[in-house]
Amino acid sequence: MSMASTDSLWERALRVLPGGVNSPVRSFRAVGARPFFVARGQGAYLWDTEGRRYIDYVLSWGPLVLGHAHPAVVSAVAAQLERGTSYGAPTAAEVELAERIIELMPVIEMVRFVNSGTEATMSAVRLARAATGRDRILKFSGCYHGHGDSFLVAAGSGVATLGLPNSPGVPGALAALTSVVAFNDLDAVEDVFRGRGDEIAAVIVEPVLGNAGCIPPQPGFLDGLRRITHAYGSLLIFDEVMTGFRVARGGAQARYGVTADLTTLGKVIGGGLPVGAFGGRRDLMERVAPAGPVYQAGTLSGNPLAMAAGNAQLRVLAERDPFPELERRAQRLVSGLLVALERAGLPATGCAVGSMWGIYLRRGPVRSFEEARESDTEAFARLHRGCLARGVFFAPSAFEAGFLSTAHTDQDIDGTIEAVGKALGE
Ligand code: KE4
Repeated sequence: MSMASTDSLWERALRVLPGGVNSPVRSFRAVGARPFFVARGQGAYLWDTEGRRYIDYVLSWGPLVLGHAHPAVVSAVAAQLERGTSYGAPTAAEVELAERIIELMPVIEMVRFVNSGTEATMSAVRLARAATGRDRILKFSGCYHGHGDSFLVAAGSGVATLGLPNSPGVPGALAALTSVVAFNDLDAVEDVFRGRGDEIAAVIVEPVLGNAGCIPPQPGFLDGLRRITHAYGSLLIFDEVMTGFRVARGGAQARYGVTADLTTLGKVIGGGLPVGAFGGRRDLMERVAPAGPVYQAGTLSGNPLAMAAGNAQLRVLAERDPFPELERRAQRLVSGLLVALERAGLPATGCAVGSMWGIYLRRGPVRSFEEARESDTEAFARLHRGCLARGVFFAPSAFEAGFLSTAHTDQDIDGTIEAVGKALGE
């Protein structure tokens, strides 16, 4: 375990990795800090290479619903490792994980594994374009569907955090095929469809907007998307890479009772190893090669180690549904944080949806990315640094959701609320 100092590691990282990281959100730029380097994780905690312990609410940006190094995951991956890491031929584990996902999220009739959420959404959109013969897609500002070209338009997560308007390198001709409206604005969706509904292959949406903090759908919003897409012969894609096995065991579709035509998954289904997936209606999925003509492939798709981790994590979730308890804990955390912020005279609002939660430093309500952006990101950055110094690790961005795992105890939550109170006292 490397115990090199943060300074020397950071200096070396900046020389060989763009921005010193392999994913922009990890750079802590948005909170005016420098990242720590992790030595190990266990349960709800991370330790950095200088021995400091953090209560972790990032949890690898969502995958670790059971916390770090859960024994079931560790033993499953270790056992597989002895048998080899990748074969390039089918294994029982990928069939088992597909069956388990379908059992827990029956809106999915057939699934294809890939290596990231980005690959999942890219493939789902290619399939929707093939199935409808249309090229346009509609997304929502603040939603982040990975870094595929068609999605880097008014995206959330790191794109919003770093204040990047979009991304250079995305062909204008392609970006022009992506229509964008504000989350929760059904009238705006209706307007776009009235104008060019017959061009739209699909609407893609995060059913709970997690890449701008944590913004639930307003009543009727998801039903409205289902009604409008049906009416115009477009497909509805729920990007549940974050909400799947996070907002309820059956995902947002179980929680809100709205069925999408295609669903993308990632994060939790890989147990911390690289896994993404797209799936849904059988008649659509049977168009995917080699069953059908829509090409999609991947050297390490469904790889044995990742399948072992994903199966182990989902097996634990299938045994006992932890989400009602996780939601109660997340509610308690958010309420405690709001009380501390109120006491410090900072206007704030927030919510918890299953084991996802978010706080905004502004008066509520926050129903869209535009309203989220009105929050005080400067104050958030100061608060984030103060909490980090007290051993609490929140997502280093005002536009990211927080998470909770089954490993977080009431003491951890009380300790977190106390640390926030002290940081605010400064
Ligand atoms: P990946 O390609 O990063 O595995 O998944 C992309 C993606 C797709 N859809 C949703 C709803 C997502 O939240 C994500 C990835 N989320 C971000 C954080 N909010 C990943 C963190 C990062 O970029 O490092």
